[in-house]
Amino acid sequence: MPAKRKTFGTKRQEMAHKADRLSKMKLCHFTKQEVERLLQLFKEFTKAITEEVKRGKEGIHRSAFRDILHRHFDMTDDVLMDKVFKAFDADNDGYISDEEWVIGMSVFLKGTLEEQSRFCFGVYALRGEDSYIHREEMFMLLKDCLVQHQQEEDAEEMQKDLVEITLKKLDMDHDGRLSIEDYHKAIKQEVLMMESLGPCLPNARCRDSFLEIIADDKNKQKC
Ligand SMILES: [Ca+2]
Ligand SMILES: [Ca+2]
Repeated sequence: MPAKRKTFGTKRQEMAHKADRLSKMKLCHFTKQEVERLLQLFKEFTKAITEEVKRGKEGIHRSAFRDILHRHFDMTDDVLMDKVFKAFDADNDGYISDEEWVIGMSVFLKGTLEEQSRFCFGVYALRGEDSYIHREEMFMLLKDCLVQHQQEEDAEEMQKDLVEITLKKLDMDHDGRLSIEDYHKAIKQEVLMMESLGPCLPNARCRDSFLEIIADDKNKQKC
């Protein structure tokens, strides 16, 4: 079937061109081969969404992305996973496009300290009405971090204490709220504070095994 083979060949070429273009973007820390593998995965994750594709809305929707985070990155908190989804969905259209997928994964898996702290701050600040994270928002973010089987009164006191301790460590200009500048400064001093408001980056084990999936040699084997 030469016609079919030609279409397949053209699609491979298009993917290779796209991978080449994306791998040269400033925020992209992947090789061209790694981007190609990410684009292949993107195709696998989105192939079931035929209706959206017809409407020109090809992308990974919220629940499919939750499955990916759950399966590959051991994430279980729905609220946090939705926030990570929104951080990937840069144009806020409800779908993660192939470009958003590659750039998001680049920051998520291989980002510099500054890129990852910007990403985490973005995840935490998403519900905020301004560009600050206030005490009340911190309280909500930290609520689920504490063990749930405490007496309710004790738990609330502990949450309040935890907010004050965390705020003290992060609020570098002492104005009682967190700005992105506070956050960057605090992370530079103590990198362990990066995910102090909830886990939103992959742990080392999940990161390494996902990088293994998209590694160049695996790609060659598959071809
Ligand atoms: Ca999008
Ligand atoms: Ca501040």
